[in-house]
Amino acid sequence: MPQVAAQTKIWMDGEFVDTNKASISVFDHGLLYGDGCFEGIRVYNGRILKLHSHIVRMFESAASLRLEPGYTIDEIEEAIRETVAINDRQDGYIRVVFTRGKGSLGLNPFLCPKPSIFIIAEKIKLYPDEMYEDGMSIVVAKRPRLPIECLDPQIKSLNYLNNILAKIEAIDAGVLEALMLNTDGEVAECTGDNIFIIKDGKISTPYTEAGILKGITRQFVINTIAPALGYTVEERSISLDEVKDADEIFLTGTAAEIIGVSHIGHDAIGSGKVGSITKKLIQEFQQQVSTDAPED
Ligand code: PXG
Repeated sequence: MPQVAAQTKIWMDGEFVDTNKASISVFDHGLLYGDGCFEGIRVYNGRILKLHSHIVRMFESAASLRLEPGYTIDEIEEAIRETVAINDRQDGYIRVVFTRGKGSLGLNPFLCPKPSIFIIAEKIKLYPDEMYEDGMSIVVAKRPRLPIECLDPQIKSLNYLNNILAKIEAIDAGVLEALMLNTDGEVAECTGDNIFIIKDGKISTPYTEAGILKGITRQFVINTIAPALGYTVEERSISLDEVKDADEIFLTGTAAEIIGVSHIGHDAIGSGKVGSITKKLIQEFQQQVSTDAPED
């Protein structure tokens, strides 16, 4: 992650402040308990990809937490546009965060009178360029994804420890991403990306019942990118054996975009390189976002 420039302007509770002045109280429940939610959004050529979908999801996360941001969807979208404009961020990554706000040292969220809302328009680079060319290696995490009944993965909450501990498993194994199964042993998703497999020319991805975040990039691939190339995507239960036996695998996420997987552990996937359909999907995605990224 590049150092955030001191002159970067952060939108905080309705005002722009310099990075070094943008701070949150030690009594904020976002920090004390991970009580809050967030979105990561990309800007391509000055257009904010799927801005509305991200903010609708953000408000759904907030509603699940019974967190009332005090702004409308339109107001947050406008604040994001202003943050992108003031920072002249034609291409980059936006982080929007709603925290529960300052409170006491007890869990009760309703004793926090006002949420803290902030927007950062910066850059992100998750993986080196070579990985997009050659494919990335991932491992299967030993730790399962939290079951839906414990924490609904549709809530993009500030508590990412389930994923971070799996990410540490990946890093300990010498790779950058881990595939997580659910507690029934079905394939769910990676720590910060959704997964797709291709077998005999057919594209599939875990259904939401597997306990995944319904990624906006995942939806964009299902609804727009794959159909543009004549493919339909099946959402279904997927086993680990199917993943290992796939001809191609790719991951999707706002930060990761679309990236091919070359190996799972020591096993090569297909040819051990980025597959041909995956390459076409990446090309189609790059073309669509760079020419006219849809903001809906
Ligand atoms: N699953 C999970 C668990 C995620 O956190 C995705 C899928 C992809 O969703 P979108 O809507 O972005 O297509 C995410 C999003 C990181 C990082 O550093 C990843 C996310 C968010 C913030 C940082 O890898 N993931």
